[in-house]
Amino acid sequence: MYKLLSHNDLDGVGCGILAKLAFHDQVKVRYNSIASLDREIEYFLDNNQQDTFLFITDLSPNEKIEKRLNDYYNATGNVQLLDHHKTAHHLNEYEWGKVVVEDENGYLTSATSLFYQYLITQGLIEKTNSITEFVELVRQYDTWEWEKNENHQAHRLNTLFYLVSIEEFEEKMLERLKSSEQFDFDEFEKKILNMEEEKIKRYIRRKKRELVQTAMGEFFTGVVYAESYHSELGNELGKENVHLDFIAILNMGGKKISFRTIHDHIDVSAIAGEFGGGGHQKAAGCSLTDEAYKQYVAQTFHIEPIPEDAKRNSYNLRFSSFGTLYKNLKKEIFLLYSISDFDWVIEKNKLPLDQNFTSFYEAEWFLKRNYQAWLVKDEVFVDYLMGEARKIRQQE
Ligand SMILES: [Mn+2]
Repeated sequence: MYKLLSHNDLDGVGCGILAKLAFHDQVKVRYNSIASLDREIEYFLDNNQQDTFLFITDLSPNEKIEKRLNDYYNATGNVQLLDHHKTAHHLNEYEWGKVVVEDENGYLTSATSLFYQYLITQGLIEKTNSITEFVELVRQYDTWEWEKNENHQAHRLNTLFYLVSIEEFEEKMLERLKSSEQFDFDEFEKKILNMEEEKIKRYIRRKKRELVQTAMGEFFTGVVYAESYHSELGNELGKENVHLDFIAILNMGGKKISFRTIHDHIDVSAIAGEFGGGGHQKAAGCSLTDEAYKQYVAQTFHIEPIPEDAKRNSYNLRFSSFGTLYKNLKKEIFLLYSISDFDWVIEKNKLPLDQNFTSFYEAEWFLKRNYQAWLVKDEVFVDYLMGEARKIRQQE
């Protein structure tokens, strides 16, 4: 017999689907949240007959359980853990642990792609086109590579995963992977996926207006409350606010925080680690501990959301030769303009700041981090320029 304990997200369930394709009714699969894994492993170790082979995928245990698993492995040889989370790297010390973040060809891995590779190497599964395609979609979604590759099929697979129950998803995929040459969605799925995608867009648009900005130690972060679509939301908010180091998404009901960054120089798994969580460099999470609550909820609750940059302007544009006008909640106004290509200046309430900047983006980044200013609409910009023109005429 086999037992698989895996994560309850698309990548984790991808492993469950592979296990069922390989072992049929000889495997029992259980999907877990990060928080419930240790309990499940303990239950397994306390109750099984030692002849069951245990797989753990896409998740990793705490130190105490790690020791118990090692004892079980020494007694039976029946454990294999496969993970791709950076924070689990130390488990490679064990014969039963295999944690790989990037494969030998430089591609980011997912638990599903690692497990597929494992099953093929062990001769436990037959490689087919449709399974290979499915595994690649899961990998691209989980590593966010789909976005760079514009592989919307991968994103849609995850959207479908959250539209139906895990059992239904498993059943649909198993049937499809056993019977089809190629992996695709059926007509009905395509229709509901279109509707769902519209709904996600509207949700994200609303959440953009709720984002608050704050300094956390050396970092500038955006804080937002949301129960769903964390990956899409973190990515969109990050791209719209490149001056923020990372986005913290609070799920109050679930008492959890997700951290997302679009920047290569930030490691959010380390930030989640401060509160006992973990994950990847660009996507991580932790429980909402008392300390996390203090920092992310209590200290940010009074902060007003920053209005979004005006999007439909014809005059107040970035790099405009008249300058670009910004405003903040304290009603301070900022004009950003250049003296030469490599010399950019910010005027605050018509007085230049001491700092000079070598590019537009450097100046805007400084302005948005330190003054929480947003790009104003054309009307405000035109009023401002008219005021300036009037002043000049009065002086003449
Ligand atoms: Mn994963």
